[in-house]
Amino acid sequence: MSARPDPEALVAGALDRVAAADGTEELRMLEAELAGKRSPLAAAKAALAGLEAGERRAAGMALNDARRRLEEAMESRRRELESSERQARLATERLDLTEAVPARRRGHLHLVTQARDRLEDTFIGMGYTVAEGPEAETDWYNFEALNFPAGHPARAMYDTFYLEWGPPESTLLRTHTSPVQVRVMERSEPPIYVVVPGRCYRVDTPDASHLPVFHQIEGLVVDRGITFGALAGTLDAFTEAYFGPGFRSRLRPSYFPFTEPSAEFDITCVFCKGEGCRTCARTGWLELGGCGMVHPNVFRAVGYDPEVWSGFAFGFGIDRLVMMRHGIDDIRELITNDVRFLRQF
Ligand code: 2NM
Repeated sequence: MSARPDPEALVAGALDRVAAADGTEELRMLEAELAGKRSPLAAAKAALAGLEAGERRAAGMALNDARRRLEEAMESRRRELESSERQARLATERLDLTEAVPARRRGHLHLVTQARDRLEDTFIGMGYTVAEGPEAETDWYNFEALNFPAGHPARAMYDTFYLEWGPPESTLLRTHTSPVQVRVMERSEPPIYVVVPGRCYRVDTPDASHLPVFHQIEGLVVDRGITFGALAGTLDAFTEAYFGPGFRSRLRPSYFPFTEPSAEFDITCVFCKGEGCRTCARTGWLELGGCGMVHPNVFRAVGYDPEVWSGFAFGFGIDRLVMMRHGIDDIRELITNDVRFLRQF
């Protein structure tokens, strides 16, 4: 006996289940169950054999129609599920690259750091190397080896921050970068062509032209037959390389314990290009730093024979240089960290 299969009844429930499938894996199992070899559809097809010829033809066509609708429904649901599963996979695999900062509005190096980098580059271009050293120093490196004996009045030129470390006044925050030059000479033989940039400390109440923490760059050359003329020429070459064509330097006599003779060095006024203005007191020159021929006592302190070697040294304030270049009239702007100021550079 074989009941006549009702394809509509078979398919109605199947279409609902296909529509409700919520994954391609579930759909694959449904396909086997609803349209595979052991499915009701397969059974209904087998049952056709028991029908009379006329009935079989009509029932067969109905069955084929039902199978086609079911297969179309499964195919279309599969496409939907594949698409949504792909979207979900892309979403979980997505890499958030927004940490890569956009080119606009990013931060930049501080003005003083930019100046320091450019100064280093300028001296490297002249054949110098760059050295650094500790900011906490001993009295020996900061003063004694530089020909400032204990009680020497020149020590009063530097109001020193002393650290509570060891005997009183034995350890300090360096007042200049010169102790690094002493360390360089101690550990190497001439010829020496080195610049030393870095932070320095002096007891000072902040005002428009002083900060207790400031930046210096100093240079040191030690070789055979180094003359004062070589010093003057070097500073002139540096001035032109850093400030540009037309900028010149000049020297005026001065005094430092670690150099003899010593000089202040001026450069063409950056504001009036040497014409004379209020800032340069109508001289056409601005003071940039100090320099001189290394004192024989400094060479003796590091074990160099002053009869064999000679050399020059120079130094100036990076903060001061930055103020001159950019027309900044208050050094405290450099540490206030007002972004409206910083963004201009
Ligand atoms: C200056 C001015 C004059 C200087 C001297 C030395 C050393 F180590 F060779 F003795 N270093 N730096 C020097 C000389 C620094 O800065 C205003």
